[in-house]
Amino acid sequence: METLGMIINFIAVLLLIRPPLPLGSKTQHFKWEVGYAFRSPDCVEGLVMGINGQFPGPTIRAEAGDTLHVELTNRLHTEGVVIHWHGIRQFGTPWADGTASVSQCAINPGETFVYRFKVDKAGTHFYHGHYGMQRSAGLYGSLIVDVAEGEKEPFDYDGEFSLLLSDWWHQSVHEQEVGLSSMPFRWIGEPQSLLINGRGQYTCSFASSFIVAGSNTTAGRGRQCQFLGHEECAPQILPVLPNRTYRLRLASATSLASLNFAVASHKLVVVEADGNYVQPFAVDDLDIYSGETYSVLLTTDQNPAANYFISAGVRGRQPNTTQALTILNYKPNPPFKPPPLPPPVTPRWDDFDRSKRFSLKIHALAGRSPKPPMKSNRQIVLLNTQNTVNGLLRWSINNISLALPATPYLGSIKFRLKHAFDGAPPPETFLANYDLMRPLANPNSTIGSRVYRLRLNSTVDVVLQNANAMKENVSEIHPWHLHGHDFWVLGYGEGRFVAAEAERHFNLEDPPLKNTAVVYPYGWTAIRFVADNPGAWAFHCHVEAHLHMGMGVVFAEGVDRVRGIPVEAIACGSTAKMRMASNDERGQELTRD
Ligand SMILES: *[C@@H]1O[C@H](CO)[C@@H](O)[C@H](O)[C@H]1NC(C)=O
Ligand SMILES: *[C@@H]1O[C@H](CO)[C@@H](O)[C@H](O)[C@H]1NC(C)=O
Ligand SMILES: *[C@@H]1O[C@H](CO)[C@@H](O)[C@H](O)[C@H]1NC(C)=O
Ligand SMILES: *[C@@H]1O[C@H](CO)[C@@H](O)[C@H](O)[C@H]1NC(C)=O
Ligand SMILES: *[C@@H]1O[C@H](CO)[C@@H](O)[C@H](O)[C@H]1NC(C)=O
Ligand SMILES: *[C@@H]1O[C@H](CO)[C@@H](O)[C@H](O)[C@H]1NC(C)=O
Ligand SMILES: *[C@@H]1O[C@H](CO)[C@@H](O)[C@H](O)[C@H]1NC(C)=O
Ligand SMILES: [Cu+2]
Repeated sequence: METLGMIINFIAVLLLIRPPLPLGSKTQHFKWEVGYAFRSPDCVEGLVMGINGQFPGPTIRAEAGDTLHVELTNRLHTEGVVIHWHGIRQFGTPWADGTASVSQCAINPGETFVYRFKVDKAGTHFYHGHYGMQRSAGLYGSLIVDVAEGEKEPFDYDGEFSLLLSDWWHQSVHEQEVGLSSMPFRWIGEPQSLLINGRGQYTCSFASSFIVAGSNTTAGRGRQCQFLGHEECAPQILPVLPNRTYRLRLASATSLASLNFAVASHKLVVVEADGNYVQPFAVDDLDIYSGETYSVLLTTDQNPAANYFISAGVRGRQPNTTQALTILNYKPNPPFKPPPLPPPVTPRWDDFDRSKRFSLKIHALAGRSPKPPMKSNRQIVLLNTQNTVNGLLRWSINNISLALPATPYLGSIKFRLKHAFDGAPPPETFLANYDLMRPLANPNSTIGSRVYRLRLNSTVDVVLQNANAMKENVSEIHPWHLHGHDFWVLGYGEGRFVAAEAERHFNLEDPPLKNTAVVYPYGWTAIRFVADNPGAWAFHCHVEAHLHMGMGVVFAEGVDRVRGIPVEAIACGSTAKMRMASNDERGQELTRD
């Protein structure tokens, strides 16, 4: 008895003297191997890039404040790899951003790189390859960050589902890459299938007819699918109970497609965008661009005797891909019981006014989002044009088409290496007399690797200015994604951005904080961010083929203050050579850090 009492006392003392642990301070360890695998994502067999044999990669579930420690081994044999943690700002760990040539060297076959970083904020995120076009090869997965213990979301729900949306080609990613940089140019075309959590149907339709998004036409390619549920390409069913509220976490990892998401007969209440809370608003469907994430609340208030179709269809480009479909399965109905109602009809692909109305509904949730500074220190206007460079079709920003250097910017800027990239400042804007509405008179532009150097902690406005592409009367949608920061979306407009006029209409009251924003055809989009994260950061169109064709820029701020860059992050190009000189002062700093 006495011993027991002593033990109890001892434990009590232990509990008393244990320093309070900061909430959510745990470290989660993962060992991942990236490799190719045979899979049938849309019922047609092909190669996918998977993680530990899984496609899509494993879902990471963390709490705000957690540290993720991912040991990533490249088992691809003939190509390098990196993984970008989309939506995570990487404060203090810019080398863990996973952007080849910007934040790190590609990880060589057989090598292991450790991504160790903190997920500081709750939200719906994802991760994906950021080297060549590896996202198109299927290298992606969900990354969900819950609020820290003791914190509360500003809304309630009874259950949740995470839906990672993507598009899929039967042509290999290597063929796609070579086609884009060939003469004559070979465009990748529209995707063969859309996938929900890596599952789609190409050879059969899950509905009674094939529906090409944005039209009522049926593209009779085959038969109606019969699924038992265990098939690789069987849709993942969402089982729900009547009279409950569910949170659907949507993330778009598409290479090309802009999507419209809907659930037949059910309203969706938008509550989160790109990991930031928004003022809740109800819609019948929502547009989601590549690189964006949303949370929507769905209440199961419909006739519980039926199942309902969930659909995602192509918008923004003339579609030639059938809708992705799955089922909202009211229990106890059987999961594959055919819904009596047809799938939702995806809105017309070119009804851009409808898309803009949706974008304008998104406002920050008061009290849960920082407000933007009222003024900016600098304004950079980025005009996108479609060009030719030495006869190859490219995209350019202010007449420069981004070609990534062999040496990652983070290392070459930190160690002030000359010749690792073009050190001249890129243009702050474009020619005043440039006609946005017509194809270029002279489509030639140049390849470049310049960097926008931002003053640390300065407030920067960036205006994305769209224009006519190479062909007459064509201007495309481009969703732009910023690494290392969230930004406020201050406004959208038509035609040329005229600062004096546009700025009067900027939303400085409750602009949404996002990390991806779309620029509409012939229009502009203005964003604002604080350059408060020392590092080198990509800002680019999230359409995989467009980035590959040069549609991006690089920002850098406070790089001289970055400490502790792991040697293996920059052991390539000129920074590798620098390390080789063993007595080199800079090399020592590199290893000492
Ligand atoms: C599809 O057909 C329905 C009913 O005929 C019509 O109301 C709708 O506008 C059509 N949608 C498209 C995109 O053509
Ligand atoms: C759902 O709630 C409504 C109103 O509270 C009630 O009338 C209905 O019976 C409920 N349905 C089910 C399936 O529980
Ligand atoms: C549209 O898709 C069908 C079926 O995949 C294909 O046969 C056809 O070539 C495609 N059309 C275009 C213009 O890409
Ligand atoms: C554009 O560049 C090509 C070489 O790639 C050259 O032949 C052509 O003359 C240039 N066009 C103009 C208008 O400068
Ligand atoms: C790009 O550069 C070319 C060649 O210097 C020039 O003719 C053209 O006007 C420039 N285009 C833009 C959009 O500034
Ligand atoms: C930038 O801001 C951070 C935090 O707000 C502060 O710690 C840092 O000293 C600032 N740096 C400069 C150069 O202003
Ligand atoms: C482009 O649009 C203009 C104005 O609508 C029209 O006059 C012209 O014919 C169109 N050109 C092409 C190639 O479609
Ligand atoms: Cu684009």
